[in-house]
Amino acid sequence: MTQKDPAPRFPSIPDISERDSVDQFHREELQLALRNRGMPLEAMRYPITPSGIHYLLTHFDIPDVDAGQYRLNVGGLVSNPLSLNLNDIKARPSRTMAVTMECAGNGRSLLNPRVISQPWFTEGIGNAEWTGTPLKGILDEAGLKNEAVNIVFSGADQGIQGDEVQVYQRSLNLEEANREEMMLVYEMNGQALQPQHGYPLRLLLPGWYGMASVKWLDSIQVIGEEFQGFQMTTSYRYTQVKGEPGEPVTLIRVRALMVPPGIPDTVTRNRLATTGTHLLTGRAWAGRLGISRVEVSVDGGLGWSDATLGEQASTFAWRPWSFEWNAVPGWHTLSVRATDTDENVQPVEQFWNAQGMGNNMAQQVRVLVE
Ligand SMILES: Nc1nc2c(c(=O)[nH]1)N[C@H]1C(S)=C(S)[C@@H](COP(=O)(O)O)O[C@H]1N2
Ligand SMILES: [Mo]
Repeated sequence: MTQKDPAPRFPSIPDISERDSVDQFHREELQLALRNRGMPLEAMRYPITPSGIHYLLTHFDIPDVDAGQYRLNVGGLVSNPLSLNLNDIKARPSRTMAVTMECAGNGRSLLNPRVISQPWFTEGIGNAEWTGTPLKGILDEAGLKNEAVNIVFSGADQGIQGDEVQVYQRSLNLEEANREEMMLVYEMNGQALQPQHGYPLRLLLPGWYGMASVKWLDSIQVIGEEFQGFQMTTSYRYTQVKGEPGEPVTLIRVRALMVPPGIPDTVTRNRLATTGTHLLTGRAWAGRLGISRVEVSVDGGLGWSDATLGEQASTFAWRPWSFEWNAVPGWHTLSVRATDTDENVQPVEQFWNAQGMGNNMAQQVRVLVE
């Protein structure tokens, strides 16, 4: 009698035609994913994310900016309009700060149903060290007039979104713009910004989701009313129905992620780990709030235990955590969730909204222990 092959531990996945529709990703999603890379979660081992592994998101094309000709124009409702070249900006007071950036669409692919847009699972993150000059210094020098209401930041990139030809633009109210952590940055991890990260100069708004940190910053215009640009009024809104105004997407919501333990199966990314003690590690962040607690579940969310918290490099940088897991044979679903200093806890269910923004549901990792 011949012996039957044992069932595979990591079976190959079924053919596309046999799969559930949430698992069928579209050509456009693939195209977006190839342009906009994510940070592999094992890179959370580095307290400061190396530039080449930091996530990336660009709506249109990376524009061609000649740094020699570059000028940042500050105008509108100001008493002293400015036109600064890169050296003028570098000559100003400088500051270096570690800041965790996260794309507002991070978690989108965990939603069911989901909109066709950048299909992040949880890898739209990074924690680089940025060098630049405080935005407030520039605003003070330009001198905002009394009628000032909004500050509009324009990038050098253009494209079409929602059938509207546009420059990438975002705005801030005066209170936010004058916060001391807001910066204009020209270096990432001690080197000039790479073209894809906004060379030669970008805005960096620590605590805000990434869309607010305008790359290839071209101009700062002070206006006397609420800015009505596409990236403010139509995109980046928490809505339940496509087209309704909803609420604006602003600050980063609380999230923890773990470095998946053991070794991965190439296709499914499920894990294989050995029986015994594993030190689970990861990072947690909550925009401008602190992290008060991180909990780990080793049984798919039935029970939660506290992880040990480490020190963060800055108020706006992620916080390390660790947890000792005594792994016993069999399949396990590991999960982690964080609580911020305002008592917001990550949900274990999807945070559904029509644009797929801010879905901070707790991460799950499938692991086979042998
Ligand atoms: N000019 C411009 N700025 C931009 C974008 C863009 O497409 N154009 N994308 C935004 C979005 S959605 C995110 S998440 C961050 C990503 O920054 P990174 O690519 O340096 O990680 O840049 C923001 N700034
Ligand atoms: Mo983003």
